[in-house]
Amino acid sequence: MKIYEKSLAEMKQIAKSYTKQASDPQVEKRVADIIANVKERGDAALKEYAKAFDGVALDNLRVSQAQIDAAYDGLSDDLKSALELAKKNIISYQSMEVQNGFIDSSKSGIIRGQKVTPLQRVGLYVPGGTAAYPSTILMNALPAKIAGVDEIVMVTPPQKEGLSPVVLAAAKIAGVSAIFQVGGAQAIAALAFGTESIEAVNKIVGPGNIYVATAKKQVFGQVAIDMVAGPSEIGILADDTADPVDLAADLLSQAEHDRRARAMLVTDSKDLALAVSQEVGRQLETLPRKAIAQAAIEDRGFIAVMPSIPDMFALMNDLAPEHLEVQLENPMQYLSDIRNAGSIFLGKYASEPLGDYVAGPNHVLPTGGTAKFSSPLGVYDFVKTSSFVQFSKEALQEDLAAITALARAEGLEAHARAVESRFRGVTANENS
Ligand code: HSO
Ligand code: ZN
Repeated sequence: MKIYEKSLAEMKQIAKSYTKQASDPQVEKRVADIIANVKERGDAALKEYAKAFDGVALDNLRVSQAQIDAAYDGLSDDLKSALELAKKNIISYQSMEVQNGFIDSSKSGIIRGQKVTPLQRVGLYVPGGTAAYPSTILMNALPAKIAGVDEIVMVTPPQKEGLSPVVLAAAKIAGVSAIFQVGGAQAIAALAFGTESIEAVNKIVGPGNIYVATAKKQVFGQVAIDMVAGPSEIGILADDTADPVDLAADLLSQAEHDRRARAMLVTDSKDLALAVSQEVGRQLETLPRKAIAQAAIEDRGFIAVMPSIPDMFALMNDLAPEHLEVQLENPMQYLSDIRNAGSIFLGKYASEPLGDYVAGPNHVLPTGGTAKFSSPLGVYDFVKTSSFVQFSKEALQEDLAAITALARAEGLEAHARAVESRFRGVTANENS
């Protein structure tokens, strides 16, 4: 693994050397055509795409309850209880994210408040093949459930060998309402605009390939979308009290996701840097996904040796990693020094995969530096708020002069008159 010993300024420059994926005009065009076709021809278009892209002829787009139940019943007890444990911890943690709105009646004659309402229908995209992670189904569906969403509609590409039973079982455990075999941009179009068998949703969440991501961007506005997730990232802050074997293992845990994943270690110890670099090489050899992890480590991984702990934090805050491990002595004391990170793992035993599966916080997190302005997926992503006010006649009368002055200054006479209508026969001046 590359080791740099540079100043903070130089290191920030080096770290920037990876650029966001540019959008591809050809993909944009194909996706736009697919969306237009689904919008116009509904289920017929979906079935044609299933045949053309996935090689599957479908009578029914919807997966039967019997098939879902059979998948659930066939799940091994170990996997079932692992998913149930994850579910329990996700619910206990993410229930604390619930917002309740507020009501204020501290001023006489005035009630002002905010009401929180769940979205009615949410669509969840689940990729096909080996990228279909059951843990991700829980992470996307459970916060929606906790928020009180009425219906969670899952879409996933049809598979020649049949849908993955683990995916179906996870969907049942997560409380998904219906599952449809439709993938790609056509699935996003169906969720956004609705077809004969798929009712349109209010928001679409879940990871997908470039076609899915592009389609989500194109339907945004018609529906809400979650963030478009980039490759996984892990940043580790460590001093010489950390164990290089653990650190190497944690770096590789994210490197194995994707050739474009990012694994970064920032330390003040040259000895630790050398030990981790060596250890990464050693551990790579026996990984089943060695080719992927090695490409990620070689192309985009690095170790930065910094002169001080404050410089370590300054660099890491600039990187704004999706996952941040703090493997320093007394890690909790540094919480307030962390400005930008999607999810923070404190201390030796908070290994990143703990958060991927069972700790409870969401594993759908901001990537590519977007942790500077975005948060983990949460219950708050599945609700919206409305404000409300009620005024007594006296309270309105007190504000009458200000309202009419502002309205007339904006040239909006009807605004002024609407409020004055409540005081017919009395002028604002007499009452101010
Ligand atoms: N670390 C990934 C999530 C994941 N890991 C799913 C395993 N399964 C992105 O946060
Ligand atoms: Zn992971």
